[in-house]
Amino acid sequence: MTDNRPLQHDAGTGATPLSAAQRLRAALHAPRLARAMGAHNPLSARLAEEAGFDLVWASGLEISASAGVPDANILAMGDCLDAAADLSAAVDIPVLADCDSGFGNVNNVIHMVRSYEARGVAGVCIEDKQFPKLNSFIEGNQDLAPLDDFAGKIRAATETRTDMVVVARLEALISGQGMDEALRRADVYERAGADALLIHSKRKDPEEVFAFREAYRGDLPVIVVPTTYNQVTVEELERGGFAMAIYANQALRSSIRAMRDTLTKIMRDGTTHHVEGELVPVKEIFDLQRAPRMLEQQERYESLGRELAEAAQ
Ligand code: SPV
Ligand code: MG
Repeated sequence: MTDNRPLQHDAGTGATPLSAAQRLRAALHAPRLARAMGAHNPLSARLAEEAGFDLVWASGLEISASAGVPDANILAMGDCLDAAADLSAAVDIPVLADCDSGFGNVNNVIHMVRSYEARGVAGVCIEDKQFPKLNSFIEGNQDLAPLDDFAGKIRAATETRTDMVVVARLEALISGQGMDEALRRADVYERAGADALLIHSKRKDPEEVFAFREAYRGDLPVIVVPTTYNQVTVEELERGGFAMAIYANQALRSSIRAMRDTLTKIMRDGTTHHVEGELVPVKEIFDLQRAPRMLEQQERYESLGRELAEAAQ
């Protein structure tokens, strides 16, 4: 596999490398639509990077699903933090962490922002629902947090961070509160200091997110999550004025199907021979683990060690 990681610094000019947060900010303000892929572990984050995505979304749905629990704040902040930090350590593209509703009140948000920033996560996204939150696609309590509570969380986050992007996620359309409430909240979150807005929708067509984008008169970049309105294209979103699309869970969903198919066939056939052609070779696992790089570094330092020892004789 080619190592197509972006250059970390300009060797010619000695320019200071941009931080992950600065690169995420640049992606949000670039003329073209930025594309994020949901991931739940370093391996899936590397696949997103390899495929050319601009950033990784540390998805609460994927992380909780891979832990075998519902997406309902069953996992603690520390679990989500460990997962997001592991993703950040594994890839060079920035990681935007799904931080649900901020894991509690403003004090939890302050602790969250400090912790995520210290672990190298480029950005956090918090949504204006109550704690514990419930995944937006599950029927149940999708009630919004009071506006003043959430505006306070956004201000707490932006005054706490030193180099991290803070995204305010609007759940007004999910909760049935409607467009006027989404727009009213967008304005308040912008004044609270948010760096970007995420407008979420569970409609099968993208009309309401386009209507939001059209009606929103503020200056913040707007992010969408086209899970249910999946016919929408990058070109349409870009033309509609969106800054970023998050493909939040497609990689996990495809892997569940692939694993299920393979396991069923192995049970059915009594041999793995028939599925072998559908599987990646083991060597691809080694490459994704960066095993060749490990062996190179081992060789380099063992030989340097020998040279140093010989020079001392
Ligand atoms: C996630 O990926 O966890 C998200 C997006 O928050 S959604 O599942 O659509 O709420
Ligand atoms: Mg989530």
